[in-house]
Amino acid sequence: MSSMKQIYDAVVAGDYKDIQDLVKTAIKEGNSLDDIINKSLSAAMVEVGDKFGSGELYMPDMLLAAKAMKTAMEYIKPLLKGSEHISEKGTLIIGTVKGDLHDIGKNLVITMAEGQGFKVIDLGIDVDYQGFVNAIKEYNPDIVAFSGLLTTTLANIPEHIKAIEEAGLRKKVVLAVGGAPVTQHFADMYGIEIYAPDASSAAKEFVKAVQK
Ligand code: B1M
Repeated sequence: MSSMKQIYDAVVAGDYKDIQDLVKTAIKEGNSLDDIINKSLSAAMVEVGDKFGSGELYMPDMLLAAKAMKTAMEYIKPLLKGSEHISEKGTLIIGTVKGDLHDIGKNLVITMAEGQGFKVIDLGIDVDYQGFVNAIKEYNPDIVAFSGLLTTTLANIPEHIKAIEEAGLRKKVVLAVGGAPVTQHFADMYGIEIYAPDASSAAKEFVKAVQK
């Protein structure tokens, strides 16, 4: 079995103990970091989600899968940073929206944005409305990004934007949004300048936004 398939299977099985060795093997075999992230790790998380949705996997299985992905990323992250020529491009604030505890996708966006030379302020998960406002005041960022994985908590994004507007900060920042249920249509509905379906395209859009 190929090492890429073994990584995929390890995530689905929540087997985090050997996953870094599998990643090392996949790299030695010539697989790119991008492919390992997208075709093995992230793709496996989609299968985990589908199996959770259909009742084949349970909450502890999702947690173990998340741990396996995170363990793999701990090994990959320093390699990604080393692969880019970095010059500081701007400041990004990012957080998972109020009510939402998912952070793997957000952390991947952070890794890619740092790889492109952004200073990133990570507000973490379940960030309340005031959390983004306070951080904008403190760090004066170029871009503010919302990550949202739950259909229910996406409904909080307009409230986040309203809080930023009411604090008089909306015109100072470019807003960005992403996460599995988010679409370009959603971003357009709320006047959010950047929608990105994945971490690599998010980092590219951030670069374009600060070059404008
Ligand atoms: Co949750 N969960 N989960 N979960 N979980 C989903 C999202 C779900 C689709 C699974 C399913 O039912 N099929 C479903 C949501 C359904 C919906 O609302 N449409 C779901 C549910 C229901 C829940 C709970 C409610 C379950 C329960 O309690 N009954 C609960 C909610 C808790 C809460 O948040 N309040 C819950 C809990 C959890 C765990 C804690 C167990 C765990 C999270 C662990 C963690 O993050 N530390 C978890 C996991 C792991 C998942 C799935 C399986 C995987 C998510 C993931 O990490 N994907 C997920 C299924 C799925 O998404 N298919 C699921 C890998 C990651 C790399 O991709 O996060 O999409 P993703 O990020 C991508 C892009 O979306 C994009 O770039 C990333 C990289 O390419 N992106 C951005 C993300 N943020 C961005 C920001 C940007 C740009 C791009 O800014 C510009």
